[in-house]
Amino acid sequence: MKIYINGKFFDKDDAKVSVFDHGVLYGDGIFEGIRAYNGRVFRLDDHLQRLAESANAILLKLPLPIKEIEKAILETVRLNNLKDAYLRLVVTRGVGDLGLDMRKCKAGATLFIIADRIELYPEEFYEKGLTVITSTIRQKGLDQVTPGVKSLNYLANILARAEATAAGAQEAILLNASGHVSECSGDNLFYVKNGRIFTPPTSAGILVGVTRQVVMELCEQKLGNRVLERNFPRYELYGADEVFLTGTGAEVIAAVKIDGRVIGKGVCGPTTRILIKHFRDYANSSGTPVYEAVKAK
Ligand code: PXG
Repeated sequence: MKIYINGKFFDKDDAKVSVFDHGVLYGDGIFEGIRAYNGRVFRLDDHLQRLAESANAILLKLPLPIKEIEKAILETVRLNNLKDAYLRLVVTRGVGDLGLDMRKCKAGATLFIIADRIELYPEEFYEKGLTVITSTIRQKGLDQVTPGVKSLNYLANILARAEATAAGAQEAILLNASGHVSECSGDNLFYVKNGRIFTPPTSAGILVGVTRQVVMELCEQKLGNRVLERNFPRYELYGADEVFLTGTGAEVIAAVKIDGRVIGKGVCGPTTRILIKHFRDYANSSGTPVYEAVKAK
């Protein structure tokens, strides 16, 4: 495995960042989780735009122009000879001293890119659906660093996921300070009721998922069913016909049990099923080519 760090490639065992990097010392940085299907990077422009917005929000100057970062991503996939991949792009504040002052990180941001194979939920979970719980951990408030910034501070999400694991579930829902559903530890959430599809709005405090956006487009274009963004309490999920989650890792997947309540018929429902199909078709037939790009030059 070859890992990109600041313009150079390293073997896995040699791919290291400094203990003085503020990404390590303070979680001061941002990241993206991106997938490649069939030799093409899925919705790369969306991920790069979110990266640029996250960087701007935390006053972080990206070490390269976006176009150069895009080239580095494609080069990393190529060097690792991958067609289907999970890409982790991380930008930290860089090496500084032990203080909080970002001005001391004089060398500038650290950018690294890992291209790995993807660990997926087993296919049976796409048939049977996931078990989900509501976490005791609250979503960060909008008056804090917004959940819309994909920052290196994932402790709340990690602890919420640990609660799910301890309860024998696969995912955990985070409620926001007002008690509305925001999202899951690593996925956005939708529900279907009487033919309508709902998802929390950005003002509920969510990471605006790339997969969420794609699913909203597919609902409108393929199902003729525009998703309604509105706030709702978790009790609406218990009475839903279907609940499904979206994320780069999970793609589209049903949640069939929430806090011990069976959702709908307790299996992946018809709307979720058709969305999984449309999503897979689209993911396998779109994206930024990794290999053709070289030939074209
Ligand atoms: N909400 C949160 C909190 C996330 O971390 C999503 C929603 C979905 O966003 P995208 O853009 O992927 O549709 C995410 C991203 C993992 C893993 O290993 C998953 C995410 C992030 C990091 C790791 O499952 N999901």
